[in-house]
Amino acid sequence: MTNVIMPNAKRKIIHIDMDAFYVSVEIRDNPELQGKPVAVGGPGNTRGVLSTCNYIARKYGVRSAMANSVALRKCPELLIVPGRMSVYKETSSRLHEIFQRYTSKIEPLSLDEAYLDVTDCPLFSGSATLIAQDIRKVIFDELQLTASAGIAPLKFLAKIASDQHKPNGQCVIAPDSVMAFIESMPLNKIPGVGKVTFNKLQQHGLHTGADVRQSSQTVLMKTFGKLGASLWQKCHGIDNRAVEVTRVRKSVGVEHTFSKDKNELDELTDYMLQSLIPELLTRSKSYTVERGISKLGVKVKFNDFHQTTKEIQHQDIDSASFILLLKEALSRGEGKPVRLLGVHIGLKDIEPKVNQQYQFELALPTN
Ligand code: TTP
Ligand code: MG
Repeated sequence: MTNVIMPNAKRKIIHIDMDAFYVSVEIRDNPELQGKPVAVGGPGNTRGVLSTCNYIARKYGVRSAMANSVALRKCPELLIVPGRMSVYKETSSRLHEIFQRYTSKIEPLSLDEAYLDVTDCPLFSGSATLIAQDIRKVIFDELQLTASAGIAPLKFLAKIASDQHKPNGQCVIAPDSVMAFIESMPLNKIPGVGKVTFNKLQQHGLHTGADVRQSSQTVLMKTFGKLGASLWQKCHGIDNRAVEVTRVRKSVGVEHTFSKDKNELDELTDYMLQSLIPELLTRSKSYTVERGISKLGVKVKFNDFHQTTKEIQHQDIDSASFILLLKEALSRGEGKPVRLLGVHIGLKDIEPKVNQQYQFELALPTN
């Protein structure tokens, strides 16, 4: 095994992921479902695919995103219940409140998943293992739901670890066992390595972390581009990403509620051009320079509180496009007076950084 001085070895990151989240909420709220194979149908059941299913159903081969018809063929007694997004959102904010008791360094990844950096948490004499155990216990006591946890000094390892002992389990990868874990880790465990990629890697003789560690960085990058670079880094224990407390901003907007409702198009257009757009330009400048604009949007709330938003794909803040959007949004109100008017832009996604400079010592293999 190559001797590596691992950066960030002292960081303690916990990745929490709820077990069979949506469906566990449904079973909790309807005890008749307990002990049976249950799935939650897709949004409004329109697409006819499952959002998720419980572990009993998984034994039959039922999975998330599977067509209802296929799932029922695999498990004819499967109960498919409709989803209740508002309850999942509410449960998710209660989860977040629980996390806050341990650290403020929380990065939510989805409704049921988050990274917590507990490096500075004084509870349980700083034992991340005990902190994770306590978080899971509190979640169960307060929400009657089970969670799994992964504990590691690196984000990607914490995420992999939380899946190791699912459901209702946890897995610790201590700093001194990181390299052994990586060496024996099948590459499809790494987030972002799907079936197709894994097949391609295997065709080149790359099955585990050890295989990547024995390959040269140059050859990996030549063969697999960015993915090769990222795999090489991860398999050498390099994942310098911090737990990002603030979420990446997706849009910038400005809106105004009128003291007196307006219903003249000219009045509304003037207000938008003279007040809202200039304010939007000022507020969004720092973001648009760095990220670029992906879309423009106009929001209108009518005096009966009915609200509508109209958006188009567009790369710059352009008055003519906003005027068009305003007209279209207003036409949906069929002449109702307007209570609130807003304009916003969507920001382009942040590009992953390449050639990032890492500021730590690393004893690299010499092949
Ligand atoms: P996951 O955490 O991926 O899955 P899960 O919580 O149901 O099961 P587990 O973590 O124990 O493997 O996703 C969280 C929720 O997101 C899931 O309960 C439902 C929703 N979801 C979908 O709506 N569609 C999907 O394809 C997936 C994967 C998840
Ligand atoms: Mg989950």
